[in-house]
Amino acid sequence: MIKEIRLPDLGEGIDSAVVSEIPVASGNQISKDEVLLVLESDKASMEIPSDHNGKITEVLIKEGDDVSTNDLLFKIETSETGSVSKSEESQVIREPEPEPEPEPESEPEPEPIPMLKPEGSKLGDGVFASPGVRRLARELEVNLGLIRGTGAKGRTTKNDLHGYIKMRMQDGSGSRKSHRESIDFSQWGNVEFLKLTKVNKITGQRLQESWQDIPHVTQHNYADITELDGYRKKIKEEAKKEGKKVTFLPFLMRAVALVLKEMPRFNSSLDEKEESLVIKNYYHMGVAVDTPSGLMVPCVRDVDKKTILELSEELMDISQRAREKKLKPNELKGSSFTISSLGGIGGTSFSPIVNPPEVAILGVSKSEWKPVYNKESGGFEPRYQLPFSLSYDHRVIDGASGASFVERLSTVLGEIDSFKD
Ligand code: CAO
Repeated sequence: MIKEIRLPDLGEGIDSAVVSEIPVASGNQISKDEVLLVLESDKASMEIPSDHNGKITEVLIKEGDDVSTNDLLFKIETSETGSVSKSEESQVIREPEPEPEPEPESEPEPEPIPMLKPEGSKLGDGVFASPGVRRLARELEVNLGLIRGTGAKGRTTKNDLHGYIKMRMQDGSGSRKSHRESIDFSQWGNVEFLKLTKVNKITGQRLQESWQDIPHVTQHNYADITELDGYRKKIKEEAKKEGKKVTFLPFLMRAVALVLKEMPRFNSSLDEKEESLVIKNYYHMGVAVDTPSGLMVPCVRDVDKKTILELSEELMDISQRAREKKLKPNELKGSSFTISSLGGIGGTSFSPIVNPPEVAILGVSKSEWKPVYNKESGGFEPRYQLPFSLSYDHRVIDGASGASFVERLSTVLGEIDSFKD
């Protein structure tokens, strides 16, 4: 049966609130207590958990919407019987917590617990925290997505937040905020303000942290893909008849997976204490997708086990859903290596930033036809060259290995046998 979830009286004199996060989408299977919605009023932020197990059939609100008491929020298909009474609806809403009072002296000493999320976690993936903790995190400019929650069902508690801040202060990375002075640019001419999206902010913070924490080295190379280009064109024409698109990216993913198997250090993560490497025997690839809300990195799993056509279909699907904000949180987790391709746009090379907790990332630029000297014939011939750049964590990978990786990748991309399914 279909149940309607409406907004009950929020109490505390709050008439309406703004939708700040919708962590679920239509079609998602949800369980009792899973957060459906985060609202923000001028007084507090509130999480709205589900009171039912079921499947979301309709999301009737969007981020930024102003919602008032009794507004219809979601429709849920559930096998649970009974109708949603007014009182049941009211239980859907948790009472807003009072404003946090961030006075460290009055707070109990936080417990010494591991603060960081485990390997594979990414920012923004379904943080479960009370409104008070969310508010405090916002005030302190801490991204809750980075913290491992130790409360019930992984909830991030105030102690977790304090412990995380303490840890960042101890390791010297406490204040990430750039202390820019406020400048009135309009004194020199006309200006406009463009609000950063949530994705922009999360990505920005994550990139800054990666850039500051990881000693990056970038190694550039190119691959002669003349034969691969011919082979891809054939597959592309066949796939086109079925309405499918085959770009270079699936070939790159396949080639990278092959080289990662040969050089497992590139498919690893440093453990929390930075004492050992976690080598992953799976090949899940993050793919940077440019979306209207900003950069997103969905993950394609088991790249080594999929055909070029399967990879193409999956890429089309996830990049489209990333652009429509329809990815599930799980689809943004678990990658062991990332590829960022700007080959469809242009540029000759760039330095991609490692996507932690991974240790390496491949940046791909636009291929070009170039005259290449053929020693045997003694003449120049046109060859199609694909430029690429590998950035890596120099704590884990040394320069010689980096050079070997890009050389091997270049060779694999030049041999079309690796791509025949
Ligand atoms: N050389 C030459 N042509 C290339 C190429 C390359 N390296 N890479 C892609 N192309 C071609 C494709 O083959 C396609 O042409 P055809 O239709 O003739 O096949 C065209 O360029 C457009 O490709 P595309 O960009 O739509 O598809 P893709 O599979 O290469 O990439 C995706 C998909 C989702 C990765 C891409 O659309 C995207 O969002 N890229 C931006 C990623 C990004 O922003 N990275 C920066 C991160 S750091 O800020």
